[in-house]
Order: sequence, then C-alpha cells, then structure tokens
Amino acid sequence: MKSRLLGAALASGGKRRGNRLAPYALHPLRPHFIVHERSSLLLPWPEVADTALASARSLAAHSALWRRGGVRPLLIGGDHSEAIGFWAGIASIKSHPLGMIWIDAHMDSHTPESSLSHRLHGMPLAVLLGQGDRRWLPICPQPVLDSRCCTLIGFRSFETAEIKLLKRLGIALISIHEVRSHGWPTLWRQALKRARQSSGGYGISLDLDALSPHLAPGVSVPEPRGIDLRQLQRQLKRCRQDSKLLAMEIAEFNPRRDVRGRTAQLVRQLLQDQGITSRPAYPRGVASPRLK
Ligand SMILES: [Mn+2]
Repeated sequence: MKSRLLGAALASGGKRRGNRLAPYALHPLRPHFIVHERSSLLLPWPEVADTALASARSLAAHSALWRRGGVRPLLIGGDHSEAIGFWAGIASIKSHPLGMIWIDAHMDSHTPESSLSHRLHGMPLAVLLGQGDRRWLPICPQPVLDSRCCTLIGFRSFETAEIKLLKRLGIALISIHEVRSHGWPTLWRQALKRARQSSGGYGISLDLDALSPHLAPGVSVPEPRGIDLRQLQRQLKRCRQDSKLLAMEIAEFNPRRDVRGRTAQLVRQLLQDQGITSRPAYPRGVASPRLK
C-alpha cells in the first residue's frame, strides 16, 4: 500500500510552541499537506476547544479522504492531540472502531476532570476511547478505538486517574518495566495480535517521548529511560507489509528541543522505512522563486 505524509503544525494543546514546527523539520521529506491551527497560543482545555476542534476537523477530513483513495496516511506532528481528528477520520471510513498500538512514555488518558494541567495533549487516548468532553461528539460520535484491541506500551509516567480509567476500559497496559523484563519482541507480538483482531483494522501511534531522551531529545516532555529503538524500527518496518495497518502517527516532535538534528534524523528514518521519499519543493520545471 502506498503511504503519504500528512503534517500537523499544532502546539496549542501541548507544553511548548516549538512543536508546531514538526512537519517543517524533515527536509528533504515534505508532507503532501500540512494542517495549521487558527492560533498557536498554548491554552488549557476548554479555552483551546475552538482551535483544537477546527484542527481536528481538518485532520479528520484529510485522513479520511486519503484512506478512501487507497492511501495509507502517515502523520507527523508535535502535539499529540492531533491524534483525535486523525484517527477519527480513519475510523469514519468503515464506521467501525479501530485496534491501536499506542507507544508512549505517558498515558494521554486524562479527562478534563482528572487533568491538573488541562493540556489537551494529555487527553487524546481518553477521547478516542469515548471518554472525552461532549464537545468532541461531532468529531467522535462513537468511540474511535475498540478498547479490547488496544495496547498502551512503554509508559513510565502517569497519574492514578489515568491508569484507573484505562483498566476500567480494559485496554492492555505494558509498562517500560514489563518491556524490560519480558522483552520487546514477545510483547509486541501480543500487542499486534490484539490490534489485528479488530475487524476495522488498526493503527500505530508513536509518541517520540517513548524513546530515551538520549536517542530522541527533540520532545517537549522527556522521560528518562525508554524503549529499544532498534527493535521498534524492525517491527514498524515489518508492519508496512500488513494490509490491516490503516495509518501511522509520529507525535510530540519539537525541533526546537532537538540536539544536532538527532530526532529529525530518527523520524526521517522511520518515515523512509514506510516508503516516504523526498519530494521536490516545486513541481519539476517550475523554478523556485528563491532561485530567480
Ligand atoms: Mn503522547
């Protein structure tokens, strides 16, 4: 299946404004389309709602359109709340909830009631599981994800309310400690099996903070330790051949926090492994205005 790169220049639901630069920092890889937000002010929920809903509508429209055209959308962005619109669009094609492997140092499963920071990038998984604010109903009229087919893997920083919610919903939880003791290949196989059980197909969401900050320093909320990059790369590469994999997302990239382009290089490699190639800045034969 052909993959195509979508960009989300979002930051308002996150911790730092630099996250909105994510889709622009991957030269020579360029997204086919970039969704911009109305305002880049960092705002708590619900003040951020109008901006976030507009971005989500646009992301949902693009992911659904590409999916309908037989393309596998790959999303690159900086604010993990991008996930809400993106996956809602993917699920809307078959009107069936999706399986998911969510790779993250955090749980992203706060509700407006449980969150202390009220930042939207700490809530997307809860929204996709149908636990969000009512304002999301036009975009997620039913749960986007089937909790029985979802696994959260690599987490090491979370609040009690989040783990309570996810346990109640029945999603599989694999902490970084379990990854260390049982080994990535075994746990990944289990997560994949679970995700593929969804008849709606499945997705993979990779938050770069799941990796060690030494390997991926360009994130806004780094957490010490992390999952094994080589193992992850190998498994993601394999998934490219899987027709049940509907889309993939790489989130929380903050180019301003990157060190010597290390994170950008890593993201480029992950995208190239999915068949994303460089695109000329202008169609061939059209001179770049800068060259005139
Ligand atoms: Mn996240």
